[in-house]
Amino acid sequence: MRAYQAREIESKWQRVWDETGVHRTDPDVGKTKFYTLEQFPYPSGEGMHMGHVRVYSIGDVIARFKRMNGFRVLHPMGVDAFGLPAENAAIKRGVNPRDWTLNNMKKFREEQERLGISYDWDRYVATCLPDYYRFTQWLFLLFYERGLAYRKKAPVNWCPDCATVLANEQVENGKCWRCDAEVTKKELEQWFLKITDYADRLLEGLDRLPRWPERVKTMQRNWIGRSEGAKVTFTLPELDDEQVTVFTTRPDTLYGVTYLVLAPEHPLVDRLIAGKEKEGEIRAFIERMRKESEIQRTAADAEKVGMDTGAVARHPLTGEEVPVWIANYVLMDYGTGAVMGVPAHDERDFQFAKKYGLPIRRVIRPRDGELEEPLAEAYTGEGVLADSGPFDGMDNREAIRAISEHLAEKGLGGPAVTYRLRDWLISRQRYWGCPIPVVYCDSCGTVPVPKEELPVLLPEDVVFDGKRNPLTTSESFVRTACPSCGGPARRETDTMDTFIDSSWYFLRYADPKNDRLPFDPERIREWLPVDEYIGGIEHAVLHLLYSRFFTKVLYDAGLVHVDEPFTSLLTQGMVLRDGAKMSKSKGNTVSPLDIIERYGADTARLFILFAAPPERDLEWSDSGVEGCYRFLGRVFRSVTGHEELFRNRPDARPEKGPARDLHRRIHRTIKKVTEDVGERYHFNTAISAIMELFNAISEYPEDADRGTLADALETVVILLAPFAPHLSEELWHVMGHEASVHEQPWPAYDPEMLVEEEVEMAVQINGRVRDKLVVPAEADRETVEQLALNQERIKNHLSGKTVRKVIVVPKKLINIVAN
Ligand code: ANZ
Ligand code: ZN
Repeated sequence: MRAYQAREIESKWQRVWDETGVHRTDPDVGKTKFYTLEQFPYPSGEGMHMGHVRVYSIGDVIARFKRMNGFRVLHPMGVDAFGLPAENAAIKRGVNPRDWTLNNMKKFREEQERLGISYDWDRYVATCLPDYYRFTQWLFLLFYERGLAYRKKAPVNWCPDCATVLANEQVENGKCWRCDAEVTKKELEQWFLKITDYADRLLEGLDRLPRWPERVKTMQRNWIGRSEGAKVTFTLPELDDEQVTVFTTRPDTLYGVTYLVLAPEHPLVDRLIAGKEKEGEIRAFIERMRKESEIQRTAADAEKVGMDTGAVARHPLTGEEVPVWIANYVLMDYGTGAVMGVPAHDERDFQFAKKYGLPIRRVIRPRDGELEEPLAEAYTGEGVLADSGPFDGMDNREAIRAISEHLAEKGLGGPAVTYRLRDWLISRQRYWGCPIPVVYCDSCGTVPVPKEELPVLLPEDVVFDGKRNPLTTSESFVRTACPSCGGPARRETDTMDTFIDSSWYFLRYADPKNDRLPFDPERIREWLPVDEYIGGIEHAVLHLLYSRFFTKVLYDAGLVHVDEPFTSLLTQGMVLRDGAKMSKSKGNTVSPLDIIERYGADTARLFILFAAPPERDLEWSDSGVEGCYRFLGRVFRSVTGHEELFRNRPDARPEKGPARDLHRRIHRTIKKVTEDVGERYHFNTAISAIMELFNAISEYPEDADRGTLADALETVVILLAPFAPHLSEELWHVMGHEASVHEQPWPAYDPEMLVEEEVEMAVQINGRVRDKLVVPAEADRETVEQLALNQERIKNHLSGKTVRKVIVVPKKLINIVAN
């Protein structure tokens, strides 16, 4: 018997696996492929946290299990390595962002390696290296060629002190998160990707993803936010009957319009208020509105404020004139930036009309009655049209269609669909990202860099002072020659949002060393789609939506054969401690490295997989970790204590007695673990079944069949292989095997061994047989005891007596001592 020295065993096998290449992707194309993928990490410099350990452990069980089940598995890893923290480190500490990142990458990978995850490290990708980002640029150009990348002026959050654009998340209470300066909106030329062109297909595709969590699909649907309705064109008599179009989901309420509201930023506002009495006041109001964020403006409980412009608009069907207002709650970048106010049937309009004394006109009547007088709130239900000219008496759902079509016929609007989804603003005024491969030439305009000239490399001669985009400080970068006319030109200094880098990395893994193309479509055909994708729910509408978008564009370009990248999505739960999410800020973290040092990676993995099913949150427990460590130690000592048995291993003779019971239990356990892992990913119940089998081994009599004992121990070891890979490998070799346990076929079970057997037992009271009992052969002591005590006859015999003791002789008799 040997002591369980986890660290020693783990580093030994990690070295051997590395040398023998057992985790390298199987070249045998005759097998069915299985692509399992965990979201790659951002190498922040803080190393791995328990959340990482969890995702990787889940992915590794799946990968190892599939390999043992005869699949050809792709299980790669990489890093999402561009991003702001590297640049902040450069500004704060004067380190080079690349050195900082490469160093973190190295550290992170070393930590991952200590977990013993079965990655094919030959396929490692790092998004910040030129051999990767040159193809990110290549793909940008593909989008550009296809009309899906464009530049336009857009209002952005701008910090005047840092002289940079800020993401919405980086604006805190209207101030810059870094320097506290007041953030302003600035109109800047920015690059966008036309994700809105794919809105309908992104929605439709969700219906073909039965193995995605409903929650994620709902979040994506809401994010895309498809709204069906109509556009309605009003005219502005003061501006020569210039048209102003609104978007409405309720064209059936068109006759109930009593005013229009424009977004303060609406392009017509300027001309509408020019020369009006309250012009100055209105302009001040607009300035205030511009500063408020979209969230502030649209929050349900936010105060609705507006101002009358003094202008009027003409109703398209009645010709009536209604006042034109501007208000905070109407957003410029949704619909048309203009709405028709129908206070009788819209809650928000009702509040607004009440507040400003605007008329309320009801045009939908409930089918079974009248509306109260006066209205206490908007009537938003179904009903019949009233006061609506030729549409009076029509069912309102029918009227939605009828009025839309009527408008279309008259050229005054018509059916329309609007999405909440906006085009993806990808420009970042940052250094540590993928340069946008475009130059600006005075004579030729915007010129894409030819694909042969990629990559556009990040320059080194830059200044990091936190005051501007460092790329603009590099003369060698900015000044360039026009690829088209050869004349002097200026390079684009925006870099791409790092979400672009991660929108295609799962494709690169299929062909990671290709130096001509992002990937060969043939390799994609070999591996895609990803069969199981594992990651956090926090990416539900970012990374997961962007990746789907990329895949669809590449599908249209004929580069990939699937239009959905991830067949099945597993969103793992959080790791909690004392009921709260483990996080640096809460100070409740447990360091994976400490746990690995103390107990070994196998214990860390086993605990994480045992403590909860993957989708659920998992509560960290020191005693749970201890328990897993003790279990692995017992298995280790038990197998090493039987080295002699394995040296001269007898054939199993499980025909009768305890050997038969143990043999049957082996098969039941194989079945349970196979189904729990393979069909349901219920790793926790699989592990507990293995533990039960091991407990049965511990109780196995010394004099029972040794061959069956060896079988049972071997089964425990092979079933543990996906969960505790190092320990299993060590013990597998102790058992005298030459090849890796991870190259063994997954054990099969014999269905005949699953049939429940029954035995007849005699029930005695004080030594006299009183009854007979048929019970399942494997029933445990308590079950048998309860069954016996509940027999009618026995109950009768026992009435008035007190049971003192129950003796169970397994499979033979139960003796109840009572007086
Ligand atoms: C008149 C009306 C009458 C409306 C009624 C609703 C009920 P969803 O479902 O979110 O698409 N709206 C349109 N554009 C807007 C904008 N840029 N900013 C703020 N609100 C806007 O909502 C569409 C409805 O939101 C539209 O239908 C419009 O109000 C408003 F009984 O038009 B409705
Ligand atoms: Zn030129």
